[in-house]
Amino acid sequence: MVHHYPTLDRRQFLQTGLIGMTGVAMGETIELPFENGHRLLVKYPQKRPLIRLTARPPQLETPFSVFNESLLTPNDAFFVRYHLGGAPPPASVLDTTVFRLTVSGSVLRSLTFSLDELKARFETVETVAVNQCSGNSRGYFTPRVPGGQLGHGAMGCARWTGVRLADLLKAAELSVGAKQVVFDGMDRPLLAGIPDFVKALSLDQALNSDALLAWAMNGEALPWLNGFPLRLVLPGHYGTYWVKHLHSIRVVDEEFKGFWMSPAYRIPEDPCAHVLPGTPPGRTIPISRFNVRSFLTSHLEGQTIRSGQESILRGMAFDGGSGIHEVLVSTDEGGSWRGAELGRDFGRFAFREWTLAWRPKGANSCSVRVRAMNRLGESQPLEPLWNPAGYMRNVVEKTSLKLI
Ligand SMILES: Nc1nc2c(c(=O)[nH]1)N[C@H]1C(S)=C(S)[C@@H](COP(=O)(O)O)O[C@H]1N2
Ligand SMILES: [Mo]
Repeated sequence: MVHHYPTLDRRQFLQTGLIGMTGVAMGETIELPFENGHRLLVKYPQKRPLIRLTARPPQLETPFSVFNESLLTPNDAFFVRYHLGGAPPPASVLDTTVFRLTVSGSVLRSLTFSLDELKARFETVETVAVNQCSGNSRGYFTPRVPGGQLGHGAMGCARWTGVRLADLLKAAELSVGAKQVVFDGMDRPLLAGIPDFVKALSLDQALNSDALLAWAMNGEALPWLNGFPLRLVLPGHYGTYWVKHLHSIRVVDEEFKGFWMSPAYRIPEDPCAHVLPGTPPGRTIPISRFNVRSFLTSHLEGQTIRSGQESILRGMAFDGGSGIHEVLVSTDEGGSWRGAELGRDFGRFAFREWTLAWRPKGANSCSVRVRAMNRLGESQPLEPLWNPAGYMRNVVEKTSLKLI
């Protein structure tokens, strides 16, 4: 059976070399609503102009208005996060005719697959799942914390196509001493001394049938900047585990202690992953699943709406994989809450749409607050929680509107 696999076309390939690494500024800017929130909109190959946080490596966030376009975030608007100066790997390194994925280490059988072999050997599965950076919304932290000052655009929801990681690991057969599974992509540090971006999962996480090795996103090959040709997809878990340009899976007998597992990407060992503002965490654990979040997308901060006329409020909510149970909306500063109607269910890892008809009254201004609850009964705090890395913001967000 021949599997056709679309690679970057010639024009896109040239772009990755010429403008790919830095993108082309469109002359447009955007103001994120916190100090130093001034950003350029920059065009990269296969992307529409996105909000650029850093140029080297590219870190791009999705303009918030995109989340009101569709529940599935379009590939050309999906956010981009890299850590290493040498990222992303140039398209020449990602040639699918030479690409191989290896499974090695504490296994009875080491395996090597081309992309076509991977597709032919294992069952193809699809999941709609949110990918969100641990530091999404970090720019809103007070007191401010170091790290990328992101608005709410380091998240997105897509339909991912691939094979189950568990199926590969079963084919390789784990040795009795196997403890963790370690993932490496083809991006490399530029400077000696900077640790390569390598992530580890526990056996429970890796053997969970939700975890995929995906080659497609929303029905198309992964964009270059989102991990072409293959990435890990770990639904319900923060993006840090979703290793892009994945080429090596290694099973190890010890807890993997690489820099990007420890000290990076750790949270206070506390049910809400927080400490008192300004204080260091005591014990820490690796970050894992998303907490509950919800957003208003139909109306942007500062937008004008008509008093006395019905408006449809709309937005989305998501959590770490139990699914959204309820979305409540307050238009009176949190005094009372009304249940919104939930939209089509794309699965427990997806954005869940909500809508609510509302007839605003009075003049001047008003605000909309959204609060979701998941099927485990977990919700969102009314006051922001703080941690020194600026991870996992999930306070009930408030959008202020002008009434006329
Ligand atoms: N190879 C590689 N994969 C990576 C990273 C990276 O720096 N290199 N960053 C991770 C982080 S922290 C996030 S949030 C997600 C972002 O996925 P995206 O760029 O496709 O949106 O990629 C993850 N996978
Ligand atoms: Mo991230």
